[in-house]
Amino acid sequence: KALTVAILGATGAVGTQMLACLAEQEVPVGELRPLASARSVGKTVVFQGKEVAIQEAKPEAFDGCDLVLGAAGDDIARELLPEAVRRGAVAVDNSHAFRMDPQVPLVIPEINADDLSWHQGIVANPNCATIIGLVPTWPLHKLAGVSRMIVSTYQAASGAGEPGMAALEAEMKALVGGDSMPAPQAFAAQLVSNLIPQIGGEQYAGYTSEEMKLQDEGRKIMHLPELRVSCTCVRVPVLRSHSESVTLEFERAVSLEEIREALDQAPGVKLVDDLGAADAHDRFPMPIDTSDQDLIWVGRVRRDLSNPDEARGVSFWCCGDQIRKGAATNAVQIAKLLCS
Ligand code: 2RA
Repeated sequence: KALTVAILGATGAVGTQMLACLAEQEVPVGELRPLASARSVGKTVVFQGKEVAIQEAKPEAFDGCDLVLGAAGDDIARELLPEAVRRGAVAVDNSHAFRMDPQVPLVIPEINADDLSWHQGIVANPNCATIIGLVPTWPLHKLAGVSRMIVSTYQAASGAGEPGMAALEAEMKALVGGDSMPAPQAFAAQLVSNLIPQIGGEQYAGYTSEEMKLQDEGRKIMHLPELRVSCTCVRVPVLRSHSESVTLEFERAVSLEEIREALDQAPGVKLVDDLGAADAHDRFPMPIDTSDQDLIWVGRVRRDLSNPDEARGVSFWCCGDQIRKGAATNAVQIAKLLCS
């Protein structure tokens, strides 16, 4: 059945990527409704080679919609997505608005697709750093039972949307000549030759809201209410791939061979782990290789030397595209499961 599909926030980085993912994943779209603020009305987006007019995002825009992909901020999602559901649509939302709502499944298809069975109209897409860290963690949890995680993230400018990417590109141009630096960039965007160890505001005990997401969302997605995570989230001068250094503690002892085998077989994972390889691209994951593709690349797999019981610990490095698997691809994978 051809679907009427709305994208709420169709002009942003994630909304634009969702258009491409709908086509790539062959979602049967009969009518596309790109929705954005009134100031975007009159503009168009290109979908399957055709220009489609942008409509204003308001409740009546959802009449007759089968599926809504939410790529807007928390407030707009909270205001409009329940309206879309009331009008008969199912919504997959990339904002944080509904992620921790007990009535709303929070889903990474490789981990907890079964949770889709209890949705009541809205399904939440997890935070990008959560998706990128948990896709490789889940197969290791199944192997040996994860009890705690220590994670440092190196998050791309794309996490701050188009403005974040534009600011980084402008600063890089200014550094290497070319366009003059536009008006002084907001502090958080002054990234070139700097790192910002803050994403989001302080939320709990010195942790930022971005850092608490990995524990809060990880507990919900993996059904591990006791999971403990210490996370440090850092904004780095990289365009669109997030990288993460992950250390896990297991309940059961497990060999490195079993760990590598589990990662190599895991859905959504590409194992790139050979420090002796001649070419750096074969040695370990790097953002330059993981951008604009959908797998989470994993490497630097090794024992956690800080764990007194080495057989129950592992450290690894992973990279993934923040706009794709970190947001749009995961959301469209969920939508495809809902509509199949
Ligand atoms: C970030 N995860 O990277 C947040 C929102 N996309 O800024």
